[in-house]
Amino acid sequence: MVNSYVILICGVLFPALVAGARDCPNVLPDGACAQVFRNAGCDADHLTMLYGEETADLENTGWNDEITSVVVRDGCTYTGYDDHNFQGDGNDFQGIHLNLINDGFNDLISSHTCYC
Ligand SMILES: [Ca+2]
Repeated sequence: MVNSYVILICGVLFPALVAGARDCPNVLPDGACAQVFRNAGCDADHLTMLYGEETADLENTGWNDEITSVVVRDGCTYTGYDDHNFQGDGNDFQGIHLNLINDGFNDLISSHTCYC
């Protein structure tokens, strides 16, 4: 009986997790250095960063301490800082990061840059 519940729960939850992972774009729009997303698995709304873009303070953008997943164009590096004006701990990201919890950086980024 217990095993039936485990199988049922896994069947319900696991496809949702996989679907979330599939939602991360493999191709970014022209001119985009990176896209950052409010939720894990590139869910919810996103912010597109252009080549060489810098934002010293995310406070007024509605994105302060909100970024949870990131997609960075090949050959580019997205750097997030946990304080404004590129201060505090900084973390470089390349490729796809489905959940910044895994990087110890979820809902922390207050300023960021993206360079190629
Ligand atoms: Ca912060």
